[in-house]
Amino acid sequence: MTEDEDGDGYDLVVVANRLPVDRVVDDDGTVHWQQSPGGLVTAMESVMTGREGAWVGWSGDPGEAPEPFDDGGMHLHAVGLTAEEVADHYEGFSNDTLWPLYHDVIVAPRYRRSWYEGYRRVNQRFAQAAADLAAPDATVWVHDYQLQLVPQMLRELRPDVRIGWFNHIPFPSVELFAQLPWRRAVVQGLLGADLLGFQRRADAENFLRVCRRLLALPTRGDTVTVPDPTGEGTRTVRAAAFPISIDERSLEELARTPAVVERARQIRHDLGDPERLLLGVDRLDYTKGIRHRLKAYEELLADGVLKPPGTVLVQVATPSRERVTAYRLLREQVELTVGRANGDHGAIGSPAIHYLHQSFDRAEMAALYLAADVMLVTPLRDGMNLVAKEYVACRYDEGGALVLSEFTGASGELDRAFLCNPHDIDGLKTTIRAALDADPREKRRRMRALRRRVREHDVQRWADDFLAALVVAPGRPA
Ligand code: GDG
Repeated sequence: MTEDEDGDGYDLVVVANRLPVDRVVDDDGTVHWQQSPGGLVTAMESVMTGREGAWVGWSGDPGEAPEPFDDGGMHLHAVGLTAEEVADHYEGFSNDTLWPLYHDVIVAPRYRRSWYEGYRRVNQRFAQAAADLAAPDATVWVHDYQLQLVPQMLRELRPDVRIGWFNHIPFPSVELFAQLPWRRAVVQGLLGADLLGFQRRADAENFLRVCRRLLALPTRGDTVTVPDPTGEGTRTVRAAAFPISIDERSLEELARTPAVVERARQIRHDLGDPERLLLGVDRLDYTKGIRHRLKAYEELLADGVLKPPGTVLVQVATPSRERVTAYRLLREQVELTVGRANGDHGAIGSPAIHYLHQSFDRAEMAALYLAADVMLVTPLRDGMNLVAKEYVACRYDEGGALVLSEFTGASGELDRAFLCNPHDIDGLKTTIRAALDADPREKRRRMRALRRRVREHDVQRWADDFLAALVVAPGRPA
């Protein structure tokens, strides 16, 4: 069911920064929309089955929003952002203030008053769109750090709806969060929700501590008591962990297709059939620990422990946020390191590191995962990290080994990976060697345990758990 058949609005409204579709312009100039890859969209499709569902989001391009349209069983409502709003709300406040602050200040967050003003204005626009679309007593699920003011703004417009919010990235400690000049407004924005979902318990606990310490609100277990603005009565908001996952079954199915299996073989062949292939796949983001990984790898090459062409590293670094200075700087540093490593340790026809600053389709990603003997996932801080789970899902052969940073949300679940502290370069080198040299039976045992976890906790279960908890969230006492 897609349309608002009875004309009184949608039962479930998802509010996210981006719509679940990308705009594609064909050669003849016609425009169509194509579903964006990703587990969130798949999970939402199935939770929307049998409901009247709508999705509010930005189309990804500045300028006027396209007319609302229906796609994939959902009503899609685009919010238009001007170029200035994209610069202030998205590139500025979301990606240059909140992103570094919430990732433990890996780079210095920039606090600009005009950015916050843009963030507030855009949040208000999203809240208004959700308020206009939601049926009486509907459920509204708001996503991520770009929309933290929406829950309270929406509650003011529509006190009848149930509001959930999920944070895809970490939530920082109170000591770091306290830097934010708009800290009270952000917390109050979030407290408009009935349920606040985080990747890890530690993130939910950080949030509860922020409520106690910065707003002097009482907390009990995983709930916080919020006074009504009218001064009459209170509401209860729950903050809990709901670790996100992937669409494990469909990815494994893809990895098993003969075309992907053949492509994995071809990739190894094109690399000169190395004995050992290591892989990194990340958005080119300073949180992902790409520099630390390359440093460790370069030292292993310099130490003579690893040698091309017998051992090669493929690093996919998907272009990301290229208008933000910190990302441009990171790209330069990464490319300098790759160039130096190849200059020092490569030979004609056999570079030490194959670096790809490109995006690939899902089938190519699955083939890369299937081809790699060791997957390197070394973020300095990461809400969850889906790449680690995707690698595991593709290894239906129970082969491969996962090196995983302790600072990812995923490490809480995938504790049979080869865990590492990416800041400790010697330790990282030792862990990479351990993963390369481990006994095949031991690797298989570990991979089997990892696969069990991802299979039993897929993205569908995540969405179902969150929505079930939202229905019973305490909210306002009767
Ligand atoms: C945020 C949080 C949290 C990457 N390159 C290509 C490509 N990808 C896909 C991967 C994966 C996704 O992008 C990246 O997800 P991650 O979880 O690794 O990281 P973020 O983008 O930072 O996501 C994170 C996540 O939200 C979900 O809550 O886990 O902690 O930071 O799915 O496969 N996909 C394709 N081509 C590429 O070149 N097709």
